[in-house]
Amino acid sequence: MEQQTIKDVPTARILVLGDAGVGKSRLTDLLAKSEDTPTPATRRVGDCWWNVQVRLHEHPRNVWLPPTPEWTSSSSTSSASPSSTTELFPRRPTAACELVPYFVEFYDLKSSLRMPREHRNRLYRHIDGIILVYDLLRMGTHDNLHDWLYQPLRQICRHRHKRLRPILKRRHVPILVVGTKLDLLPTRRLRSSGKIASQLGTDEILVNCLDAQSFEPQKSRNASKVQKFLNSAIEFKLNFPSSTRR
Ligand SMILES: Nc1nc2c(ncn2[C@@H]2O[C@H](COP(=O)(O)OP(=O)(O)O)[C@@H](O)[C@H]2O)c(=O)[nH]1
Ligand SMILES: [Mg+2]
Repeated sequence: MEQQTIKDVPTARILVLGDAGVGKSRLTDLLAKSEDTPTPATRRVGDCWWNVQVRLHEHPRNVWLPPTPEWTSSSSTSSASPSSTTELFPRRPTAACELVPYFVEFYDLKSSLRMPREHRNRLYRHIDGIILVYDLLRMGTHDNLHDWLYQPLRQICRHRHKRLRPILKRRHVPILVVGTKLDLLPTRRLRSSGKIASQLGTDEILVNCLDAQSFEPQKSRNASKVQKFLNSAIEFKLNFPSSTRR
């Protein structure tokens, strides 16, 4: 693989949306925590309007290797070869997977601030994935997610898909729905009808944001859903690049 410097590492941007108090900041903290960014100081990026936290993510990319000859020699123990030295050319190139590093920035709005719309829209154009957060104990926060989603989706469709209206049936920007405060839920209701995740055809995860191990692979399937979401966000970035670099 080519030598990469830190300046060459591209950045994918994830918008974290939801009502005040649902757990966005706690969740962002958990998602951005990694071996390379173990403490808040190592993952926080300054921005006056947003709490921005960053981590590294390795995106698996298939690369096609050209056909290369394989040699078998008569001195080898294989007696199946009809000739003494045989050159074998595979008919098709072979696939290999390489891991490409990306920075992933999570943007979580500082709830005390009222940001001018133009300023917000400027960020939305560069967003590659959206996390919708609600509180499992307050289902009103779930219903409000439609409102949270509307403007960002509109801007993303307009600037990345070049369409004027959100088109949810087509390949929209990757979305992950997160229900928080699982630890406080007395019984686990697994209703999926009428929920925004099933309407959007996206994954939903339920988490306890106070548990630092909520995204440990051995503890739940949450970690693999987050990995899948981040990979989709990077593919969205590659397929629908934003027109200007930010
Ligand atoms: N018990 C519990 N408390 C949580 C959870 N997520 C967030 N909280 C608490 O809810 C409050 C609001 O969380 P915060 O992340 O600041 O919400 P934000 O306004 O959406 O950023 C804080 O006191 C958190 O400690 C959770 O999963 N379980
Ligand atoms: Mg917050």
